[in-house]
Amino acid sequence: MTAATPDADKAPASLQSPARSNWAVFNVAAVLSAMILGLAWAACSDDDSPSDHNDAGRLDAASDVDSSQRGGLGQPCYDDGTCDDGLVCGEANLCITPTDPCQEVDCSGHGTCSVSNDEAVCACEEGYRAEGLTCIPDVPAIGDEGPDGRYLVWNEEFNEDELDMDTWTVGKGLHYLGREAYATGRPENLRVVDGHLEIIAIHEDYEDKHYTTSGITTKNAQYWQYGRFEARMWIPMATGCWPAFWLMPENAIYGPGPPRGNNWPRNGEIDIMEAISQYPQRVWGTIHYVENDEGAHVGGHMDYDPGLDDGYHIYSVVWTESEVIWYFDNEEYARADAGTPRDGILTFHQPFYILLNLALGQPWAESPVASEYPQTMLVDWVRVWQ
Ligand SMILES: [Ca+2]
Repeated sequence: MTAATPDADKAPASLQSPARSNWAVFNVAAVLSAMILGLAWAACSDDDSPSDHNDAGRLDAASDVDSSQRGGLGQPCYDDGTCDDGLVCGEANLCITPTDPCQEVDCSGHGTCSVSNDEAVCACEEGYRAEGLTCIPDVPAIGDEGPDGRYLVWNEEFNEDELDMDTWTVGKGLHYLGREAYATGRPENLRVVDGHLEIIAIHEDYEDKHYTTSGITTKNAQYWQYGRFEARMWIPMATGCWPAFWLMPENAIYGPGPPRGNNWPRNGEIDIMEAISQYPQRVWGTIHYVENDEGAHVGGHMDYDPGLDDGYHIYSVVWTESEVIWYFDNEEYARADAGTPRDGILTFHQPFYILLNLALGQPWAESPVASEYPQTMLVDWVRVWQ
């Protein structure tokens, strides 16, 4: 990153070098003449005071430049640091043509440069903040207070070069990534690039499937009971896509039970965001549980007219002892009871971990169409506030 402050380095080369070499030649001449004058003065003067020697022998050549040779293009600046009209004093104390302050300022590719009071200023895009003439990810620190009065307890910004494997487990071959795709942790399917996670679904034969994809979870590493859970994601909606951001119980404290003698959905599931390609404008939020010995669910959805794949959006829930509330870009669109026992248990009163994945095809999405792949799901960050 190059600062836009006008300086000699930015003066056109055709002006810069000759000006410097002429000045150097002039310097030598000035120094020599000053020394000769000084010697002559010392030889002729009766006054031998040290101060007079200092004045006469001074090698500060700049002070000896005639003002008629200052202030012009390529000439030394005036003593007060100014130059003739239309010129500015550069860092080498030479007068140069002022440059556009925004020249060479790209705001890290995440903002636009404008000039304010003759200085470059970066206006950064959403999710970034200006630091000098760069735009850096707008990352909260643990303990920071969030917009709804909760405090940040955990975040993943995907700003490192690689996925943090102490936190994330890669969901290899897991059934929940759709029946038509095999999930791998290969960099073709899962990587961290430029501050975000990429989950890439590819049309290729792999194991017993015709597509590959990926998904990650914080199981065994990070889990929470209650809070605001949010992720900034750009999801694909090509035929067959079924992206999801969801929570599952870390310990399944209620153990197996009806309707199928296993932990699910007896111990609950909180779907913060699900979308399927048949409804490219629709985001769903759902909780799953058991009621009357049957699997049951409740939640809601909303439609976003341009379509969910038009860019980044923030998907969140606020989960408390009494309810789960869903948000799309911080707009509430559904809420569900989480504080009333169902079949005698409080399903959502236990810690849950995070899952992020791009499932494909059946059983909920339509089958993928090969010509539409690869497809990429981007996750800029995931944050938990309590
Ligand atoms: Ca990020």
